[in-house]
Amino acid sequence: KILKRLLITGAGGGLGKVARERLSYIADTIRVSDIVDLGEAAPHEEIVNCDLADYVAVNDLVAGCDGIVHFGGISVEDSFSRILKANIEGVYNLYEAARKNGSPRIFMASSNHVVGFHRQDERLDANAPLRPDGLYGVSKCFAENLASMYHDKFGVETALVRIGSSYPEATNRRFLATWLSYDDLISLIVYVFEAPKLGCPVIYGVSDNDTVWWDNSSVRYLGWRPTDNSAVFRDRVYADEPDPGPDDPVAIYQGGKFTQDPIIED
Ligand code: NAI
Ligand code: 15L
Repeated sequence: KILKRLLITGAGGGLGKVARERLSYIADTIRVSDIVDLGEAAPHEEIVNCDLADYVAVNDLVAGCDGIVHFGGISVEDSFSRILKANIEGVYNLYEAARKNGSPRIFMASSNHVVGFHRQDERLDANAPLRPDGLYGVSKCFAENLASMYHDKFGVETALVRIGSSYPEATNRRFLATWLSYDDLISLIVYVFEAPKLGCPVIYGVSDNDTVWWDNSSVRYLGWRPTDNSAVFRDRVYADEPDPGPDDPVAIYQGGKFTQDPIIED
């Protein structure tokens, strides 16, 4: 096995459920965590209910783990106070816990919304300037910067994975460029934990789609090659979704409709 104990945060969410189901073989023990009910523990599992905003509880959550898949937190635009707790204090608590508990390697679920205000006709690599498209995107920029600092200062290794759109299928025109299949997501997680040396790279979490906005050439050393392609959904998407026209922000910006979200007040 690659790991002794893998922690999956956000294990009750869309991607957390997939990881819980499909990563059981990579560690002796899988510790799954969320604030929602996670059901019964399988024999290889430990269930820990924990709010990421609770500093002490997160320290205990991380203790004893040599790998973390961090999916927990707010996953769409929301009010600043909610994003502050779950995504900003949450990742600070996680990295403090990592620093104090043997520096487990971290797969960080960042998001394409850190670069959402780049245009769809731009091709971005790992060095593209950040252009977040909302408070959610800004919280993911914070997570990326925090991880970078904990790497430079304390040697904590993190894969900063800017996930595109990870769902069973590509269901709209934008997803033809942003889709990350579950198979490719899981294989990326495995490559991240298998790598002899990881560092703190930015990785675009996207399948091998025909429409390409993102360039992963800086992480070829990891050996990860996505194999799925959203093109298989293209005809259905074009039939189901009318052409938004060239002036619709959904067709202009990489972040799509997130660029149009208002600031949400409490
Ligand atoms: P999700 O919203 O389905 O799951 C997130 C989980 O985090 C939920 O189960 C929720 O209960 C938990 N959570 C929220 N606040 C928490 C707190 N304070 N303490 C502990 N747990 C808390 O999101 P999904 O789609 O599974 O995404 C997983 C991660 O990947 C998220 O961080 C999201 O931002 C990121 N991501 C996902 C993409 C996708 O296409 N699904 C695209 C880009 C990024
Ligand atoms: C995200 O960051 C969100 O978590 C997810 O709900 C999707 O909307 C995805 O980005 C996307 O851009 O499609």
